[in-house]
Amino acid sequence: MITVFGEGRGFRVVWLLEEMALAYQLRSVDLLAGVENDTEFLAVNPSGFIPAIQDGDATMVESIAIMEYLMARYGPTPLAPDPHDPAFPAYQQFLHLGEAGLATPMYFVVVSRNLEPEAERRNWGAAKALEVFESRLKLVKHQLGRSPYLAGDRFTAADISVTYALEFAQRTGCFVLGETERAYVNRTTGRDAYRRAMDTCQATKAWAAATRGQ
Ligand SMILES: N[C@@H](CCC(=O)N[C@@H](CS)C(=O)NCC(=O)O)C(=O)O
Repeated sequence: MITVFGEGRGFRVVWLLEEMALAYQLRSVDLLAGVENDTEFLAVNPSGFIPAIQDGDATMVESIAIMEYLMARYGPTPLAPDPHDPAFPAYQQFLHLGEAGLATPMYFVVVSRNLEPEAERRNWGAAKALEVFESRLKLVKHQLGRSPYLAGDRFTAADISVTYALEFAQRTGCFVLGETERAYVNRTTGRDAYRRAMDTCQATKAWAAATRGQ
């Protein structure tokens, strides 16, 4: 049985597991309550960030690496095009851009605006991070002008990666999605596996409900 620790970017992992119809359990981790007393989780990830997974003897962190592991270990799956498929380069690029170019910079915008002392909220680093997010988003928009999904006509794990980042930006109130991205997110989140993942990830579901229409 695969155990996923924590929602947040763990939602990507749960969504992928639902798409692949693999058995798993979610073990919640409450970052806001503080992980310092969660010794069981700290034994899995001593750095204390989420998500992490345990699959038999394998323990991993980093949501994109976890998705790649699961697809390689339990695939083949249409979520990961074959390296010889013409869709592969775009797939690989957007799979990683969803975290490295979108979610990571947006995370620093979000924590700066919400958690830092008032005087430090509009700091240079947060402004630069937003600029990076917006610049990478141009690539997403450009690609969506050519195809319904980021790797072409078919939904892949790259769409899980980027959809998570776009919903994160939108729900935190740090970015308003344009029409192209909204239509894309409606498309990707209309999937049954997404709905099942939402039912598993109750904290994410509650957050989505509270911020809907934002
Ligand atoms: N690149 C990592 C980012 C992980 C990450 O920053 N997770 C956030 C929540 S979604 C977290 O645990 N933040 C608290 C911390 O970094 O201490 C991934 O994709 O898994």
